[in-house]
Amino acid sequence: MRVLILGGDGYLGWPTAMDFAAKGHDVWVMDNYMRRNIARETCSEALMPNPNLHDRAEIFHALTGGKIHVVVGNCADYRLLSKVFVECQPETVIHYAEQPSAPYSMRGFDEARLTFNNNLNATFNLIWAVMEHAPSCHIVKLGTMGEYGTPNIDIEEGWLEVEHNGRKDKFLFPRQAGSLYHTTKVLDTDLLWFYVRTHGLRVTDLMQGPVYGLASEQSEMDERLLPNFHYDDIFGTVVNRFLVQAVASVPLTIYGKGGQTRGYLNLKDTLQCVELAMNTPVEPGKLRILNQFTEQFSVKQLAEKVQRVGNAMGLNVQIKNIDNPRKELEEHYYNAKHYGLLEMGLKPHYMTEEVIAEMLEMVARYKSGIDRNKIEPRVRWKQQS
Ligand code: USQ
Repeated sequence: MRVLILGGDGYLGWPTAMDFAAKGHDVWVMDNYMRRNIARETCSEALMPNPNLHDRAEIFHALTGGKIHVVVGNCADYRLLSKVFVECQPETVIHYAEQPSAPYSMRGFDEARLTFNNNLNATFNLIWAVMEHAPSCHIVKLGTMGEYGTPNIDIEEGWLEVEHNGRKDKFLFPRQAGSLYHTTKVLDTDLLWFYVRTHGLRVTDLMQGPVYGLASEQSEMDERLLPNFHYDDIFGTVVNRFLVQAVASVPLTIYGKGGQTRGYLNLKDTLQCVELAMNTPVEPGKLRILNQFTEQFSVKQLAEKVQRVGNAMGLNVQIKNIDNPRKELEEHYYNAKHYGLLEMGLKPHYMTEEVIAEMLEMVARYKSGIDRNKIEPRVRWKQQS
């Protein structure tokens, strides 16, 4: 398969590129280093150093013989994206090229504007590049479970059948996101759905929960191939943050009461899910939505798991409930369906005690690089009083 990965420098984009190249696909990556730049500007750099894309591709090539074509540039620039499409002629595009941080998107006007412009322009340009240069290309778009919010009913897989005044119809499941970042993903889905209906695009929207983990098969060969592992308040997702906090003896930062429940998945399962989606493209004129996670936990349950395993390893892991910087429900109903990817063959890597212990051991190797100033939340969801 000839595959173009937009956002190929990211936490998920880079491991995906290596995984696909190792499996013999013809892999192209494009990235404008937005996350690296924001990380530098906000003092939120990753725990391990990550060489740039050209260097990573060279290291990967030297170790495996696999080739990854690198384009450093912005896919919100339509001319450049068109050029890449003409050269690459992708059969599948994996779209990760979004500003992925909810806290960053809530920092102020400039950050909200950048998130909005980048995410919507990238998706809009991708749609047009496909229509103009590769109309049979399958778009695999990374959405987020956060699009649904935390409704007081079961979350279905993308769609909801509604009966109203004796008649029935099927609609996109209602979306009510809790950050501007998550809202851009709601808008992405609407854009894609519009072009699927009117222009016959083929799209898979992967509604992904928070991802955790450090290693993929390829990065085990050389630490310079590790994904960018963040533990800061801007780019760090909650499990990765708790792992680093446990190693650094910083009390685990539960925001508020800790009843916030989400669907989580191991980075290795993201790779499987994206590959499953790529290998079973949908027909033209179809939007397939899959909820991409393997297990549900509350933040409190996660903290207790990390504490239990960490203490058994001789760490001194404390837990602290801190004032919640976000506006979100801290106790709520949550039951999200996720059968599609399992039916397609996903073999989950669950968050067992062994998996947590392995991740803690890996983080512990980088303990001296942990900057404790990056841990406390710096962004508050401002509310009008
Ligand atoms: N949380 C804590 N303590 C922390 C950090 C987070 O209690 O130190 C809580 C948050 O308040 C939230 C939950 O943990 O209730 C998850 O937060 P997160 O930062 O791990 O995840 P989130 O901001 O929702 O975003 C992350 C990724 C985003 C992806 C999303 C999937 O950054 O790109 O789309 O996970 S989901 O959450 O399902 O929407």
